Amino acid sequence: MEFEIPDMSCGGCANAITRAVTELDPAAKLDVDVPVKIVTVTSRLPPDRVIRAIEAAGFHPSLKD
Ligand SMILES: [Cu+2]
Repeated sequence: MEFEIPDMSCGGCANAITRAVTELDPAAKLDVDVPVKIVTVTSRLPPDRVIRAIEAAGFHPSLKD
């Protein structure tokens, strides 16, 4: 699943987002592209849980389809 996160602006943001998701699912894989503000997540978690975890870290993701 792919998320657009407009307020992700640097490597610190990328790390915070990765940490938030892997806390919930240690097996999750994230591919973070900061310049285009896209995060691709491979996880058994449903998208709404991933969104809530990223929101709790202070960002505003939206699911891309
Ligand atoms: Cu940042």
